[in-house]
Amino acid sequence: MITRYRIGTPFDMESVVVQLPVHDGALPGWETDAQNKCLTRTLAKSDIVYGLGESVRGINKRGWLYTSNNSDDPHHEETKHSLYASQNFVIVFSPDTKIAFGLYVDAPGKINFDIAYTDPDVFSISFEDFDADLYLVEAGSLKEIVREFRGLIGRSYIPPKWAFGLGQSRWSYMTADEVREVADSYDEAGIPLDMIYLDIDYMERYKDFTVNEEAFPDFEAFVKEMKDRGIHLVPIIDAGVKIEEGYPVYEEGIEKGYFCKKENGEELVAAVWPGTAHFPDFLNEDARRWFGDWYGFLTEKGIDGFWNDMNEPAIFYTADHLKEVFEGIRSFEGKNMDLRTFFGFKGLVASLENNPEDYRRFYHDFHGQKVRHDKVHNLFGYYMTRAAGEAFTRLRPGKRTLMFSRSSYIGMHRYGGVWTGDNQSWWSHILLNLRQLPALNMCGFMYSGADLGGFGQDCTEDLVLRWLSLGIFTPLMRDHAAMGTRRQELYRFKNTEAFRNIVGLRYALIPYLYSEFMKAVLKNDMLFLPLSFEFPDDERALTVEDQLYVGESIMIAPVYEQNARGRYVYLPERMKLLRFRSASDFDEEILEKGDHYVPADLNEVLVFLRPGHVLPLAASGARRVDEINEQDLTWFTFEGRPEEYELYTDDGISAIN
Ligand code: MIG
Repeated sequence: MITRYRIGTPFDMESVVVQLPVHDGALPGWETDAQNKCLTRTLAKSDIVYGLGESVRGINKRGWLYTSNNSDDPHHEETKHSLYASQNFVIVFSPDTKIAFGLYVDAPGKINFDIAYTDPDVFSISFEDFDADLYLVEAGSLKEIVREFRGLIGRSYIPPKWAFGLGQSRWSYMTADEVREVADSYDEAGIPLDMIYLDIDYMERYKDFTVNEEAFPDFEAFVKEMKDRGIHLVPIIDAGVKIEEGYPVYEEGIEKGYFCKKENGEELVAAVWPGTAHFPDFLNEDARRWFGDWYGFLTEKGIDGFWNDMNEPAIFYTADHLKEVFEGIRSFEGKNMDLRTFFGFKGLVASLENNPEDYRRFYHDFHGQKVRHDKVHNLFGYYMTRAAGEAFTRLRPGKRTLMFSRSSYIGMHRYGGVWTGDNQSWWSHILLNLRQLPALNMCGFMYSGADLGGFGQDCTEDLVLRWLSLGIFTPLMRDHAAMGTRRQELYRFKNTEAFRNIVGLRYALIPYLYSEFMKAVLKNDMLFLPLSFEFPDDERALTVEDQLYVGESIMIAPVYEQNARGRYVYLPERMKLLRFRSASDFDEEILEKGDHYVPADLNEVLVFLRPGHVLPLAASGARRVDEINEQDLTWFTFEGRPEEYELYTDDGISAIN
């Protein structure tokens, strides 16, 4: 059961698809304090809080302050409060009483979820603007709460099936030849691959919907050449439109008045990759349609997938703030700077990037109302991706288009997936990746994944292998790394065989993963579940933060520590351990419920099969998703029968209504 409550006069974010009547009165179970703009409730010592999608820390969010304030911050340390997304859905579960409820806070401005941070026994939610729709979700189980909530927000985005293949990315492959070399090297190494990503350098001076003709001559023919060998090229699209005379996207946007404007009616000038740029007003329906249609520039050339970046939106600086900073700097000239003034001076330039003041300098036309950006800040990435998603139904009718975004808000899950942004080649980020997955699923984000191997910093071969032992289970499986970091393409490492085998295992798992993904999307279920969602009565299971159920049949427990030769695993039930060295080389063992130390060498992946369940595996050897033979499956069983498994199949590219 879902009941809608309201505080103040919220906008309609179009994040939900079911219009419920607003219930009079205050949200039950919470104290509403309008003066301090907050909602408060006490937590019992054993209460667990789940949710908040893409955020830092654990599966149990208790003990930290999470701020919904979409931020371009590549330092995903545990002491951060905000990442790129705001997904304001939480579930509070009391193991003592077995009562749980979900709460969705639908408000696009800054919100603090103080989950037993200030006071270890208090959960408080405070707002900058006390206007929100609050949806209280009550049901008999954790899984049922998620199902109900997902019904409220609408069906999750469905990618083409080929998007379950491996994608290779780097900032940036600079030329068509470099892209060819990546494809050739994968083929030579015998490592399957379905996508190569194009980062900002495919464009002409970072201008959206242009192609650098020198580096990528006859782009259309190149897209076809790659597609003929089974590789999809996936270009990036940035939120900022370069200011340049003669550039049609810029000129049309100005002419039609589709860019975000300041109080005085002039377009905001913000700098991002191309230098100074304007932000399309994605919140305005006409502007959204116009920008969406521009994706046609690339779909006409055969492109069938995109990633949307910098849509928090990230701002290097605004022209107005830059001017203030220069003035500020000049005021220090010739002065004897002491401790305080020196840091003030030094901070001036640092304050340029993603400055909160800048988010107050421009406005949107949202449902016909002029709204200051900071009031709706967390919607920007959602509405950019919505522009694309809505356009694809016109540009590629009846077909699925790959789409995922960096910034997001609930509602965007209907138009695209997410990748979790600029992580680092850190062992701790394998764990962060794992912990974000179920929370993303709770919030509707099903097609998701992290930059495998880490975006920033230098990776190591063992880190990438271990990360893949998680990554082969994520719907979005992409290796991506930043400019200047150690090369991270899988064929570059010494133990090619291990990489061939682990990616081969992924491809063999696709019939299962795709089935489980599709069934979860169509039934509003999660693909990744914390152990507690399956075993809420098992005290031990409640605290497990480094294992997940993946679909109905299996549990995974990746190794995430360097030089480990295995790890401790908690089994909440008797299970069959499958230790895979490749799809065709494995050993198996039945393990009793309880704690086990399970050895796992670098080239081994641990999969735990549930009793009464089965796991289908395709024959190895497919180089592309299209080559997987779904007729020829090997069934791993543990007291389960293949006939009882619902294998979902479809053509993988037709849109599903
Ligand atoms: O400020 O396009 O998160 O994946 O490689 C960096 C360059 C801009 C940030 C994205 C990252 C991408 C990078 N972009």
